[in-house]
Amino acid sequence: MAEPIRVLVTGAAGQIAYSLLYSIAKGDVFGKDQCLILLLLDITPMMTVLEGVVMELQDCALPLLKEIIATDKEDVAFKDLDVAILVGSMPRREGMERKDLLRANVKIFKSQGAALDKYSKKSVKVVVVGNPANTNCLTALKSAPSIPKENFSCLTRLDHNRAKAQIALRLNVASDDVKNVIIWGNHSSTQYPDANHATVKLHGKEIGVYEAVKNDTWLKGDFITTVQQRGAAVIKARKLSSAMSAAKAICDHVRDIWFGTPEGEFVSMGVISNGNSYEIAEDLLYSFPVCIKNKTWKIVDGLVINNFSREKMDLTAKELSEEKETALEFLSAA
Ligand code: NAX
Repeated sequence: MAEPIRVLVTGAAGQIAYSLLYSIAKGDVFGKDQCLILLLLDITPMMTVLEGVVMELQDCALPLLKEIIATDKEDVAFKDLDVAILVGSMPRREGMERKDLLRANVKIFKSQGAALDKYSKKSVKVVVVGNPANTNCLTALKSAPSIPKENFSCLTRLDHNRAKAQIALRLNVASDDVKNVIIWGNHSSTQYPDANHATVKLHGKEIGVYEAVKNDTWLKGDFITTVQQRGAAVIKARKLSSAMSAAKAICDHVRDIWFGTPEGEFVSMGVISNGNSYEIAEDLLYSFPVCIKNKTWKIVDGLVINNFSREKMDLTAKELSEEKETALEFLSAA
């Protein structure tokens, strides 16, 4: 059995973590022969709740879980990490301005970025989930200058999975038969779910999704808005935000970083733009199609972008660049 890896989950007393921790601890993400030490960070008022989560994890009697360290201290939580899954963030309260939300989150992710820089392994893989995920990820990346930028990514896999599922439901196929959808841009309602390069296995043959669906109006209309608004629809129905599906998406995202993507397939994740792909400005933390090998992602280049897509990709880039400017102001002032 391999040496245990150290995996941090922040926001560990929250609802996503409640679904996520069991999957990680039982081997769904890093494999059935990889034991682990789970580090759980939350804020001080949540320590009693977190104790309950620890008790439940212990009661699962999981053979791979060697140790659980629950804490409200960053120097303890970030020590020698192999993987950091940053789920906790400041939620938007009623009446809160967007700017105030950004300010509060810059503070959190600046501090956690600095803790990564100071205490974690330089090889640590960092996945940001807490919203606004792209900009929080950029803040953490900027605050951890000794860790390669490529080690940071943010979660748009839930949107990716939602897009896949919508197409599968429409065509009455299994979700696994749908491949290579793309989420471009921000994990917000400006994101652009794109099926132009997606394929589906239909009657044993792999064909383009546009050809299979035979309804461009749906693919350019309701499909996009359904994926963009899915989070809000779940909240409206459940009175709580997505948690089970978010945890599943985090597992998919991190498993792909760890083990790579299958040949010929790509997935969506928010990563740093170097300015050379799809005319997206350098230094934006933008969701692209990527393939992963040896724990390293690479943007899938060379896909043909039509005018419809171009407009939508630029719109979400514009929103991200405004968020980035505001966050950087706070970052330099903080
Ligand atoms: P919860 O409110 O249930 O849990 C969040 C937890 O984070 C709380 O226990 C809170 O005390 C903790 N926390 C707050 N500040 C912290 C800090 N500085 N350090 C450590 N812990 C801290 O929210 P939950 O439903 O679990 O969602 C967590 C985050 O994921 C939210 O920001 C949410 O918006 C975001 N999401 C992002 C998604 C994505 O695709 N990127 C999808 C799902 C989800 O909406």
